[in-house]
Amino acid sequence: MKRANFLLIKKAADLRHSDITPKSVYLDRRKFLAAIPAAFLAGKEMLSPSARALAAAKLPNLVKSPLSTTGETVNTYEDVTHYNNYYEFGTRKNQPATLAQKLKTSPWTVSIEGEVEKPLKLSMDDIMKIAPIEERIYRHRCVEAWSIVVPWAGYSLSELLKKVSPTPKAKFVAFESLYDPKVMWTPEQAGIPLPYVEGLRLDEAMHPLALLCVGMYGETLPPQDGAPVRMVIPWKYGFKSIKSIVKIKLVTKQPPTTWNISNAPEYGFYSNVNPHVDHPRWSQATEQRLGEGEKKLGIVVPSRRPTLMFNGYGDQVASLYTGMDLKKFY
Ligand SMILES: Nc1nc2c(c(=O)[nH]1)N[C@H]1C(S)=C(S)[C@@H](COP(=O)(O)O)O[C@H]1N2
Ligand SMILES: [Mo]
Repeated sequence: MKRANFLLIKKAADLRHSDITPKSVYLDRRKFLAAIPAAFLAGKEMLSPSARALAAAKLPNLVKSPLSTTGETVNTYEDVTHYNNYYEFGTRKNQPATLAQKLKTSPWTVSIEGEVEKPLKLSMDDIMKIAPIEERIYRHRCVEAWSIVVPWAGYSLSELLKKVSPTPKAKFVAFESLYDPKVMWTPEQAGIPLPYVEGLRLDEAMHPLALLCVGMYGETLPPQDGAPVRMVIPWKYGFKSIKSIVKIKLVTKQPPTTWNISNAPEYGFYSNVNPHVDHPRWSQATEQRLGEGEKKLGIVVPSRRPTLMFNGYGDQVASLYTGMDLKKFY
């Protein structure tokens, strides 16, 4: 039984965006971790109710969205907040839950600029007022072949883009995350260039499913999930869903994206969920839905489910890619 468990852990560890960790970085990381006081390592669940309320505020006037994926079991808050990818705050899934608590999310400004008639610099208060905040339950599928179902909160990015009036020259949208070297890892420690950058074609960004996300589970976002504002693009692999956004720039040419810069053969610009196009190091045909498995002799043996084309959002988004070879534009 121990042996089976070990094998499962080993297998999961193989499916990582990046496996290249120089020895010096590893040693440096251990030093870094040793400096964290034990009390700080406690998760949100261990905070008093009042401390928890400070960490995440309830979102008033949430409206249900017709764009929600229904009929699937929503993952637990614990799963969604303790199994994260946020390389600025660690390269292991459990690190962002503790290390990202240092992220200062207020005051916060998002600049919307570039090929627009009315550039804007918005506070979080401004962002909360652009459109009604909807609860949208989406499937979220990481390129590492695990998935979750999350009740996000936000509104279509198109609502924000309409406010700035993109010029006819705008063809792509470039996003940039905060980079604060005082609280975040260095690019050497993270193994990727920072700040984290992402991009979408303008028509993808204008698709109603592309969510500008300000919350989850009826509350504001916790830092490890990309507070105070992030993207959620449910038909694409998770890495397109950039966290803690400070800049949105409308541009004429396809912008650089973090995982493509760091490993172009493995990560393209489009990154649509596609069970027929395997990652060079593993299959994309199936996925592990976190929390799903069969209990055998006291341990939960993870089970796999088939991955759906466009993560199950094909009816809505397939027309964006008519005539494109999705093996070439991976
Ligand atoms: N700034 C930033 N955004 C990021 C990442 C990151 O490391 N930094 N990781 C991406 C990856 S690989 C995934 S799978 C999702 C994970 O989102 P979640 O932790 O909320 O599930 O965030 C994406 N956004
Ligand atoms: Mo990911």
